Amino acid sequence: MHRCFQLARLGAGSVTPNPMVGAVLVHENRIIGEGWHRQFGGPHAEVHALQSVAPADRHLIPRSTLYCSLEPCFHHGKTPPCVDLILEQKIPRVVVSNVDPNPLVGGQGLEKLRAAGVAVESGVLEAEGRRLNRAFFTWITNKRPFIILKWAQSADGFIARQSERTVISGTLARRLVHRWRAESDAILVGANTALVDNPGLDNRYFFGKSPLRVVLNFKNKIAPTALLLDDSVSTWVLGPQRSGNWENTLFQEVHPENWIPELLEKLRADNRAILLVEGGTQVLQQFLDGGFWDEIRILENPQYLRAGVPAPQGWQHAILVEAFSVRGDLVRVFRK
Ligand code: AOF
Ligand code: ZN
Repeated sequence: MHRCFQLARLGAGSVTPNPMVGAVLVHENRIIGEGWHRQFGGPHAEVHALQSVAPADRHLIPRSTLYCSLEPCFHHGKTPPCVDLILEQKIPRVVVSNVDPNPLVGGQGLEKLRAAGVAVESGVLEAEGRRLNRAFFTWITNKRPFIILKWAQSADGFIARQSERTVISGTLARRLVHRWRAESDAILVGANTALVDNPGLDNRYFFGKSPLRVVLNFKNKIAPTALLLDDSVSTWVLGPQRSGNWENTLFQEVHPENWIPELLEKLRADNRAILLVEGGTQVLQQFLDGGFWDEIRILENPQYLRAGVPAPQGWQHAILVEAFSVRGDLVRVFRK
């Protein structure tokens, strides 16, 4: 099952809002096939695992066990049901971590396998599987994107010098942040950050895609020359419409007093399941104060700024679940 999780993670950033899923086919303690869900809309993990079996091993399939990090699907979605494939291939035993919370599946996949005489075991490393797919579980259960609040701070708790673009993290930590961007579906910054930093908000330092950029512009103060308004990648501007020939930029109307729930709803309607909030402090603080968050990631650099914009407050009750160092930058991950 751990191998399934490893494989599943290879789909990070490419499968959302679908879950990351890995599958491993084992015959007498030998892995004869493995696969993962690679691309949203593409074949599921089970299909890739079966396709990977060498011709010389194919006769072993009806005597093998299929390990799968998520319950095989029961429904006709963008692809046919994996349960039918398992039955066609006469796989006698299936071991699963999580039951699929998707109401279209929701245990029916396991039921159908059992009814057909397949030996089914589920709940293996269940907590770990849930952790891996926490964004998918939030997406399905709470019907909103999974919200990650991220900021970088100095050792004395400042996120920047006042009104000045400030590099806090080291190069490797910045690369990690770009990986987080690649794994997200949307990144948000406030108007101040857009004004002071003129950020590109794209993924330049890691493999994979650049997500949707979202910027607040209620007061319409962002300069026309700002990188966020360069129309180069999909961008939502929350604020008044601006004239021009926009191809990738969409001006979205929200009520400034209720913008977070309205934005979450728009993201949901656009199938965006992971939102990374990158600042600044005012925006992060609004998410914290409203309880609109699932995870906090703080990068702390050993440098002292002595003065500047203080980091957000009121998250200290959050639970530390991970801490590691990236060449001198301390990364801490918190959950509720
Ligand atoms: C599996 N194996 O590898 C994945 C599953 O639109 P579709 O056909 O891609 O179906 C997406 C749904 O299928 C998704 O919401 C989740 O319930 C399940 N994902 N199931 O058996 C997989 N990715
Ligand atoms: Zn499937």
